[in-house]
Amino acid sequence: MQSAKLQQQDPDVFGLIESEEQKQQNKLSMIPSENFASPAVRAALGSVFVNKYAEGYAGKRYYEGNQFTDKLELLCIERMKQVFNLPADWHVNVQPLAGANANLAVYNSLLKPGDTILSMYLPDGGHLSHGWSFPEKEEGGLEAGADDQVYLGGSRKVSIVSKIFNVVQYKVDPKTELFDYAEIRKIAQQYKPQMIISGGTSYPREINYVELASIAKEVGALYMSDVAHEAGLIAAGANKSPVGLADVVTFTTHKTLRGPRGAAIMCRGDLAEKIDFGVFPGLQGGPFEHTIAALTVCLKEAMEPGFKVYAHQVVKNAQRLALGFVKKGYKVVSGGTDKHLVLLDMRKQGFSGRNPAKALDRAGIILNRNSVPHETGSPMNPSGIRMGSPVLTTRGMKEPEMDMIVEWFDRVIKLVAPFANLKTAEFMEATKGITELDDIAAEVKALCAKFPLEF
Ligand code: DSN
Repeated sequence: MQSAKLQQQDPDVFGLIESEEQKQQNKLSMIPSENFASPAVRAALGSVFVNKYAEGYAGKRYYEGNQFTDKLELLCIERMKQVFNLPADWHVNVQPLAGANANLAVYNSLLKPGDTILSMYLPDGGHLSHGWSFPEKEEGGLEAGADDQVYLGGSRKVSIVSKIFNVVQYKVDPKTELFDYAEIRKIAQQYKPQMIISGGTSYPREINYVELASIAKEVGALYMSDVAHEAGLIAAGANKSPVGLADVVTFTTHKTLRGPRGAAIMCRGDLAEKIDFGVFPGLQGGPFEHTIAALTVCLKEAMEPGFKVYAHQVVKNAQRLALGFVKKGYKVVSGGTDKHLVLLDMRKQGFSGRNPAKALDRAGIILNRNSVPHETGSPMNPSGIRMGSPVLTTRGMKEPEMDMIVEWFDRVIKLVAPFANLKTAEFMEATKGITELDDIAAEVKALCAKFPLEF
C-alpha cells in the first residue's frame, strides 16, 4: 500500500511509522544486531508474497498456486549458495522464521531429547537458543564471579532448549576474555556432548572454527556454528567462514547481512533431508515467502562489490571505536574487536550499563546494556554496554565519525556518572536538568543529517 493510502486508512500506524523513521534518521543506531535494510529489500518485504501459503518445499507444496513462490525460493537458495561460496554438496533451507527457530529446527532434526549440548555460557556472550538455566538460589541474577570455565546450569530452565536437552556451557578465559580451546576440549571430553555450538551475541572476537570442528570430531559430536551476528561479514570475506568445517551453520538475515528479519540453515548435503523435515513439518507451518523475497533481494545486494567494501568498513569502524574507548581509559572486553561489535565493562567506572544506556539514548546514541564476562549483575541490570557499527557504516560513516561518537559517549558518561548508581527512576529524575545531554543530541542529529538514510 502506498503511504498516502496508509495515512488515510490508519493515521495512527502511519504516525508511528513516521516517528520511527525520524528517530532512525536523527539518532545513531548502534545496536550491533540491527541494520538498515534498503528500500528494495523493504519493497519486497511488503510485496504480495505476504498473501501466499506455501507449506512444503519447491515442487512439493501442500497448496496450489505456488508457481512463483517455488521459483522465488529456488532463486533465494541459489543466491545463498553463491554468496556463502558453499561446497557443491552443501544444502540450504531459507524457511526458518527467526534465528531461534533455525536453531530449534536443527536440534529437532539432529538430536534426541536428553542429549547433551555444549554451548557458550550466556553471560559471556552466548544465546538463549543455545540453552539457558539458572541455579535456583540466584532468583534471576547471574552467577557471580565463579572461576570455573564450565557451567552446568540449574533447575530454573529459562529456555526450552534447556528443558529438552542437557546443556553444558563453556566460558571465556577469565583473564583474556577469549575462548580457551584447550579448556573447551577438556570439557568436551568430560561431558561427551552430541552437539557442540559456537556463536552468540557479544563475543567480540573471531571464533576458531577449525579448532572447534576438530574438538567435535574427536568427541563424536556434531558441530553447529551460529553466525547470526557475523553472516554479512563472512559473506564479504571480512570474517572467516565456518562453512565446510561445521556440520551445520545457522544465521539470521537482518544483522550484518542487512536483509529482512529472518533466518537460514546451511548444512552438509547428507543432513539435508533431516534438516528440511525438522523445519517443516517438524517445527513450523507456512514459510514467510515475503521475507524470502526480501532475503533474495538482499543476497543480490551482497553479491555487489560495494557490499565487500561495506563489510570491511564495518570492522574498521568497530575497531576504531574500540581503540577510542581504550585511549579514553574504558575497559574494552578482550581489549578490542575483530568484527562489528564492541563491549565495554562499565564496572571500571563504578556502575552498571543500564542508566548510562538511557542517558546515551537521550543524547541520540542508541545502544544496549549487556552482560560481560564474569558478570556480577543481573540480566535487567548487567555491567556492560554493547554497541556496533553496522548501521553507522550503512550510512557511510567512517573513522572520523567513530572518533566523534567516542567523544560524545565519554561526555555523556562524565555528565551522568555522579547519578549512575541511583535506581533508574531516580536517575532519570536526577539527570532531567542536564541539558548538555540535549545539546549532544542536537550535535548527533547534525552529523546524521550529513549521512542520511534512504527511506
Ligand atoms: N537479540 C539478538 C542480539 O541483540 O544479539 C540476538 O538474538
